[in-house]
Amino acid sequence: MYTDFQHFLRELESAGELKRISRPLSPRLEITEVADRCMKSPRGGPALLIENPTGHDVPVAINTMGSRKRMSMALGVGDVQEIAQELEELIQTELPTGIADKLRALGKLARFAKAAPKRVSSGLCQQVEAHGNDVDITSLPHLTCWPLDGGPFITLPMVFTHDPATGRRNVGLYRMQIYDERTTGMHWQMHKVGAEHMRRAAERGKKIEVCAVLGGDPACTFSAISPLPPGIDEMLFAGFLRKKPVPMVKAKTVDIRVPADAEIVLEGYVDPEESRVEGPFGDHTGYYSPAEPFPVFHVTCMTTREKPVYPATIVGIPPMEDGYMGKAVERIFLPLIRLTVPEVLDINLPVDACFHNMAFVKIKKRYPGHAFKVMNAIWGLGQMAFTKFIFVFGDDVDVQDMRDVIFRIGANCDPARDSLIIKGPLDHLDHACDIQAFGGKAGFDCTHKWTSEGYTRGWPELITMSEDVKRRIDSIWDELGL
Ligand SMILES: [Mn+2]
Repeated sequence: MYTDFQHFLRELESAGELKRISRPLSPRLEITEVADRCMKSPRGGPALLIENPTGHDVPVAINTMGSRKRMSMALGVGDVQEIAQELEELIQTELPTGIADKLRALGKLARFAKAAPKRVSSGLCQQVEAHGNDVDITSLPHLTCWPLDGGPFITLPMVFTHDPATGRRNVGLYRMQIYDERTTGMHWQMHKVGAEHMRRAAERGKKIEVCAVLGGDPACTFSAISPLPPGIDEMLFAGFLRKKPVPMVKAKTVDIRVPADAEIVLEGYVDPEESRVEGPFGDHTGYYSPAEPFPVFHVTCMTTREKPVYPATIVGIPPMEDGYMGKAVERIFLPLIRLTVPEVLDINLPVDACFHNMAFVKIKKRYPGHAFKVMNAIWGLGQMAFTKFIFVFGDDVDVQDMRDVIFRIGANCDPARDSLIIKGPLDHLDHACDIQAFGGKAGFDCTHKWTSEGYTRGWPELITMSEDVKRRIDSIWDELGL
């Protein structure tokens, strides 16, 4: 548990996980090139504290979650798998029947109740205030990440909005292009909750209030990217992760509470009637997403702590820092997938397929066509709906082992018989489909086929050595001098 982002940075530094760079580096492309080389190094490279970004006096922290170890440290555990285990146990404590029951039970669980955010009256994030024409967000070291980018972007903001109908809070991570001293883009895509909140404000003829927050306990940032079941508050989940409620303070000019000890808070509004060309942006797909109209965020107030640090990341051709964040999501949310699809034993969303492009799924096959049932279930499951290729394997396959995966796809799959090609919603950023956010998805059944599935030739046995011979050779192995 960290009181604030700088506390996390100090812990990274004492663990030898953070490197300070005092030599000036430009936020225009140079920080990206340095950070990208770190992120592409075999173990993810160190977190970087760029102390002197040229033209700015606010340091930039980047790659802070860019390794399995630092991602785990960010969530206050030795390894992210511990959180998955805890969630699995919490879910197993009650045995509700329907899906709705299960989600409600999840909300009721004691640890979640104790995790509710706490209201406080002051916080570090409001030590310095600027209002109206005194606001200048260009004083911050926003990164221009790639050469063809439309401008500098905020890459790690937590965007807070409230549902105009229910008042319910949402926190999402949507990139924000800097247009000028007081205006940014707001890249909430059509499937995202922030965009839904804006639509509901539009129905009422209203603007929507927004806070964009940088910093705070990294558990908050992680919660903002987490595919939580609908209705679960990101700040409640952050409280669950950090085992302590998130202290939240009321923003100065809008009716939104924000993490009290964040580094930087931008307060303002989005007018649903207004849009502006946003992008291009070198995206997590490894390609530039093209310029297109998006809503505009008007910043009416900026509050910061006295000496803030600016948290940033970059995305691009994998592997990147977001790969480690995505892997943590994969581990932590497997128990939630298993709530609705319990036959799923394991899942691997490969970093190189940018997560939503491919899924390797291991199941305990129980009935004819079971693999197809699992594909359809996954395509009906929140953001998993965007998975373009699903490969389903039996329980004798290690889906984390790419050699095993490729061996089984090649050996066990008859593409004509074992494939399922469907249409449906795709990721907004997918450039392969003809129509934006709508196109094809394919599933492949790579399990052993049964007679009851129409396979009558008798599935062959996998080659394995007998156990007694393995033991005998084990016992004489050293003598063989191999
Ligand atoms: Mn949400």
